[in-house]
Amino acid sequence: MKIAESDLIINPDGSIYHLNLLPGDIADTVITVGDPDRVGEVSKYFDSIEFKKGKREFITHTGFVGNKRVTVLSTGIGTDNIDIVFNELDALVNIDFETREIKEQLTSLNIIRIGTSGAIQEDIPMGTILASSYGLGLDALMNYYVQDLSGDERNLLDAVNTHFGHLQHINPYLTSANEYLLNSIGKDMVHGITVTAPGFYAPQGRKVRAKNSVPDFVHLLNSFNNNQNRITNLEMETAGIYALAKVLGHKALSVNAILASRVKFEFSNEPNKIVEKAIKLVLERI
Ligand code: R1P
Repeated sequence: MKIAESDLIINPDGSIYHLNLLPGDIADTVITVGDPDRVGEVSKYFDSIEFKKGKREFITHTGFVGNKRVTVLSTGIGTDNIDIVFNELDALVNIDFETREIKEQLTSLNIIRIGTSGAIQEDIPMGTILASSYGLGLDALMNYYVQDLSGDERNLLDAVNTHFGHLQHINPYLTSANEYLLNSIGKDMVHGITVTAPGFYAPQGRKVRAKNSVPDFVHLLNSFNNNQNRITNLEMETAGIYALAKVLGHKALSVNAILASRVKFEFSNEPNKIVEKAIKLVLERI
């Protein structure tokens, strides 16, 4: 089936609409970061850089770590951007841009997020590098895609909905990490459920000047516990990454540099060092 020109927009030079990349530009291992400035912080450890491209907040460097070809790409903030990045990454490997048909042989990418995040458990200090065992999305992205849940995911999501009580109308969605990546790249890291919020302030329980509609939001989240599965941290992309990766047949892991303790009301005075620690750990293990 031919995909319409309005549904998958290809630029005159043959590149995909937002990412500005050609098929062949991306490696099978893709590191995503939120901050465009973090792309260079990752690629400075590459043994060689093949090219640098970019458009809007989507900056891409592809190069080699030893013999392994690796792409690092910035997504900007939020799951609305994840929708763009994941559909376009998938199109670059799984759609023939000449015929606009889905390829017969599909490629499964390994996608690793290196992002920043705030912890919501007392025993997870700033400086921790945390691998998300699940992404729990409180944003609306997955209202628009069909997602098949495993038995484990269904049971955990049911437990979350029971815990959320009257807030069930948020319609949370939940997806597990790729098990292989969690046990290889994420080995020895703290594991936990990462909540992906549709904003930074009230949607993550922060109180500044506007009145929050959900009192004690952080407590609602950190008091959840189902068979040792607890919610450990808050950020803005992981759940979308996990859900869309699974829907499209890719493998994903989210690695979080914990810069803040939301329960101790602290923010690190050396955030760059913590992010650097996460970058080095991931690059050693990919
Ligand atoms: C908010 O400040 C941003 O930081 C976190 C959140 O997920 C959100 O994107 O991650 P990054 O540092 O990877 O952008």
